Amino acid sequence: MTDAIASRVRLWIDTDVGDDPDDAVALCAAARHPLVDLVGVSTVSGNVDRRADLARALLDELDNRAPVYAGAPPPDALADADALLAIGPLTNVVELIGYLPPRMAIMGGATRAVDHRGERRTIEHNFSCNPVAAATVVRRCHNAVVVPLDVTAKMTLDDQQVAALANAEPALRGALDSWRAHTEFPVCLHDPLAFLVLMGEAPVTVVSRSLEVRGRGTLYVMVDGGERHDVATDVDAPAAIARVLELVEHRG
Ligand SMILES: [Ca+2]
Repeated sequence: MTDAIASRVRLWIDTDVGDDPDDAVALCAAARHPLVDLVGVSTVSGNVDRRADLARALLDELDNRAPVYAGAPPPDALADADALLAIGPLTNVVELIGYLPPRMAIMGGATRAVDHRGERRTIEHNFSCNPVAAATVVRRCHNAVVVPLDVTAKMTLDDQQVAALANAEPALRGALDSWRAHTEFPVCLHDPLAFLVLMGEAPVTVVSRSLEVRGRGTLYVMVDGGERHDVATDVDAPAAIARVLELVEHRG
C-alpha cells in the first residue's frame, strides 16, 4: 500500500460520467471522503453538457456544491486544487498542461493484455478515445500516477456488491440500474480505484516505469526512452472494493 495522504486534499475531478457507472461511484466516494474538499468537476468526451447535467444532479443529491464545468474549465478554476483525478479521455487535461495541480492520478492505458467485457484488450478506452492527448500527457506530465485497465479490471463487482452500493447511496441507483439494463457486463470500479490510489489509500502495488503512448492509444512500458511515472501494477481488489463501499456508505 502507498502512504496515505494525512492532510486535506483539494480535489478536481475530470470525468466522462454518464456511460459506465463507475464515474458516478468515484464522484460519490470523493464527495464523501472525510479528507477531500471537492473544488470542481469538469466533463469530457462527446456530449459534455449532458454529462455536466448528470454530474450536477448527482452532486446535488449528495448535497455537494462543487462547481461543474461542461468541457475544459478555464485554467484559473484549477488554481486552488492540489490534486486532479482524471477518469475520462485526456482531452481536457492536455489543454490544462501548465496549470495542473501538483498531484494527479489517471485511470487509463493497459500495460499488458487484459480480458475485459468479453474481449482480450491491449488498448484501454480513455487512451484510445484521444490517443494524441494521452501521448502528450504521458510525455509532459511527470506528477501522475497511472492506474491502468489491467489493474482496474480486477475491481469487478458481484450482484451482492452492486446491491450494497445502490442501498448505500440511492443517488447511485440510476447509474447502476441503467448500466445493468443496457449491458450484460458486470459493474467494475475502475475510476474509484484511481481515486483511492490518488489518496494513497488503495491496497495497490505501485512501481516506477518508463511509459510512452503510441498509435491508437497503446501504452508501452519502455526499456529505453519514455517518461518515468508511477504505475499501479496490482491491487488487493476485495480490500479496495470494501474501502469504496465504506466511503459511499459514509463510514469515513
Ligand atoms: Ca470514466
